[in-house]
Amino acid sequence: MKTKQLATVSAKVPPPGREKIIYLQKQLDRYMQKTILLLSLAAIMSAGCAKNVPPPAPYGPVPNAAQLEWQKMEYYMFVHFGPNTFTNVEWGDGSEDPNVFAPTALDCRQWAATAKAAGMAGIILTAKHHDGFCLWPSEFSTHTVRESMWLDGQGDVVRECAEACRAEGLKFGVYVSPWDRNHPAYGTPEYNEVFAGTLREVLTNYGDIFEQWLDGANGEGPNGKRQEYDWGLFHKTIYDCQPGIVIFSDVGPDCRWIGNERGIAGATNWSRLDTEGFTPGLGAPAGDTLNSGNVHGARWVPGEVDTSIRPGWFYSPDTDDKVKTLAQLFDIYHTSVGRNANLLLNVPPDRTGRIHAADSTRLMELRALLDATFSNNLVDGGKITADNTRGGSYSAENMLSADYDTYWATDDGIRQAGIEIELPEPRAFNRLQLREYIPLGQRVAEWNAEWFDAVGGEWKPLASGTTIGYKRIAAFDTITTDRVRINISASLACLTLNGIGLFLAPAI
Ligand code: FUL
Repeated sequence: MKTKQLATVSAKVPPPGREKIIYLQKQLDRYMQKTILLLSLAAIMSAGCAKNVPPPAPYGPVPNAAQLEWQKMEYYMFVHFGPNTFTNVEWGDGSEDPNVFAPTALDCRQWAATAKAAGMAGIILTAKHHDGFCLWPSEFSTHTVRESMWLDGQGDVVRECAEACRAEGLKFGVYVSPWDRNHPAYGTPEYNEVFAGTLREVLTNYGDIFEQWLDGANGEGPNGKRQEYDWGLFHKTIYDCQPGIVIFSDVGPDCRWIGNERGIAGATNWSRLDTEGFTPGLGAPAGDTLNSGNVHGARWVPGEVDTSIRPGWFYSPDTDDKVKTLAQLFDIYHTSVGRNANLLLNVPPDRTGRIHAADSTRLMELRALLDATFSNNLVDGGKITADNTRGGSYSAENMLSADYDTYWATDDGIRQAGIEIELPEPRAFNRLQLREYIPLGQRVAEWNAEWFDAVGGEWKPLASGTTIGYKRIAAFDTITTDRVRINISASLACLTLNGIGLFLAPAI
């Protein structure tokens, strides 16, 4: 024990004479090496900082926090449920006996579990449709679940659905129709206050609501009169109750109708819209404007595609064998989410109060196909370069990062650029996905892609398009190659892309 201690001490004592000089020389050399190393590290770091150029300035209107979160939801469920479920009509006239509403085994947990398993991010429920029937016991109406014999008038579908969504980790939204074919005050100024109160009830008693769906339909009420809607009052009421909400209508303010109910957003789809002077419903811009947005629109009003899995919005036994096919739904995914829009797919519960097996089976098939296609990005492991990058933290490789806020950007003023992908080996794919970093606005107006045909030794056309936005998916026949290039040929400002993907959709 003692011997060992002495040996340790003596190793630290410098040896005498010439040996001492050599020893000191070595110490000095080591010191110099360390200093040089530190200086080089500092040099590398300061060079890195020099590359840390500021991010691009936002272009035009940009999404607010609620709109950005909403856009990331991509795909969610519309639930049309009410007296029409039981009467084989799409628009009840409000004179229905409340007792027609008689689900035999209502199960909102089954709706939410189905939506979750389908890969959806939320549910929007028709809390009140045009027939005026409220799926909750509203104090502003005498035409509600309370007046029905369902659960002895003690039921509340809005509550059950809100709670089921929360339990499944889904967001919950509501459709509350301003057009009311039952309410006696409809068609008089008093009704605007009634409707504002109705909104307040739904928006304060059921927790967080991510989207308020406002239909522009404006038909006649029970007294034959139409209502002059006070949109300003409705919007103020909604934001007061739910500051983080997104309001849907033909013209927003936060997201817009896509102009058709067939599931098709414009091949060109800007998230900007000019809304000045327009109103929801008859006062809305033309359908093709809603379908494509306005390239220089003054407001950020992204598109939402609403369509039904069945021919009607409400359930009917007549449509049990008319549920859309897997191929139709897959196409709709491409013409909605794949065209810079969110997809609100209606799945109407049946008369038991559950989603019918015909619909849920199809939803699971779609989920499996989407997973099989989009869960394996074939660019992974490849090299990605661009002929212009802004600087150190905006490299082309950023387009492969899983972090949403990591993106490739070009220098200010550079509005055209080429991106090249080199794969480690030839791979087969039939989908190209591009994504713009929309927190800085939407910019790209035209692009095309090519693939390298090694046999012929030439570049060949793969796909082309106009806008990109949050997400753009192009479909084409399967090709096999190890090189792809994307040429962005027109943009309104320098480029900011945060995602690129090549995928292989299996044959259906
Ligand atoms: C339309 C309504 O008239 C339909 O019944 C359905 O609710 C659809 C989503 O919106 O304007």
